[in-house]
Amino acid sequence: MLTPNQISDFRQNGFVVIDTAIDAQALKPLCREFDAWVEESRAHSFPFGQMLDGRPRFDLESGHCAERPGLRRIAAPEEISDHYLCLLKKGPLIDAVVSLIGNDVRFHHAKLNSKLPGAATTVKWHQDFTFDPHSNDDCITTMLFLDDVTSENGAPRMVPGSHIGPLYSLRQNGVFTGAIDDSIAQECEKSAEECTGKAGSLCLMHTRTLHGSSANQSAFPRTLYIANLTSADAVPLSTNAVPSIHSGMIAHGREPGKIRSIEYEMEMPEVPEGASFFNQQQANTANV
Ligand SMILES: O=C(O)CCC(=O)C(=O)O
Repeated sequence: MLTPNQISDFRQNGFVVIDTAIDAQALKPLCREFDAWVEESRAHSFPFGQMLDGRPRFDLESGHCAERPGLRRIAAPEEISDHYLCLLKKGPLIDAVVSLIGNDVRFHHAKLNSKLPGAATTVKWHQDFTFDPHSNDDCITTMLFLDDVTSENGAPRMVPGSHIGPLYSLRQNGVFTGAIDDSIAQECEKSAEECTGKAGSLCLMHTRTLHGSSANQSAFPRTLYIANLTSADAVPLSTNAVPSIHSGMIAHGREPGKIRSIEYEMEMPEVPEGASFFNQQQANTANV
């Protein structure tokens, strides 16, 4: 459970980092599993595996090769690993989300985002909510640090207070780019705060919070386990781009048997054709 100060930081800024939310012992099997997937990726030249909608589960950045793996995303790891599934059923991650949005919590999707040493992939400025709109915005992105996350290895950067601001378009000139307009991105750069921490730390982000991250410029990996959880009465309004056999599962509490809605307007998101939104972002704008 979060402390009153952590909850008030989250409400004010739209994010908070909880130091060592998970101890080294609990982290070990998660890291071991991830390392095995990196090893497996060495035998592949193109994104591989399959998620529920037939798109590749394992996303490789360009330049990936056996000698220097560029595995950058594993979609829905809970489908192929009980260790990751357990994180969604009980423990510190779920308890933290309950502290923020109440007892009844539903799982939407999860992924591992990796920046191996030398990885060039950046995450351009965006809000998760405009990828995954729901009937209300009690929606949390949890980011568990599998490695120490530093300024040098591509820590997530967030704009404090942006969760209570506008919802920005992810289109430029009518094309879905998965990133906000460059002029707004430049403003984000001025006020962004980095979310760094030791392995085992947990960053909790409101899904309306503007965020992005830079390339890994260090010799150390940066691996984030990212799970999106919502209030159980928030109904998803678009196609899940990281679908899972567990999507929609009640992670805590019970089925509320009702829909709660707030008023807002936004453009429809698009599911990427390739393995992940990195393809949408790279194909288009320059921001970050
Ligand atoms: O990997 C990161 O730095 C953040 C990832 C992110 O924002 C996302 O996958 O939506």
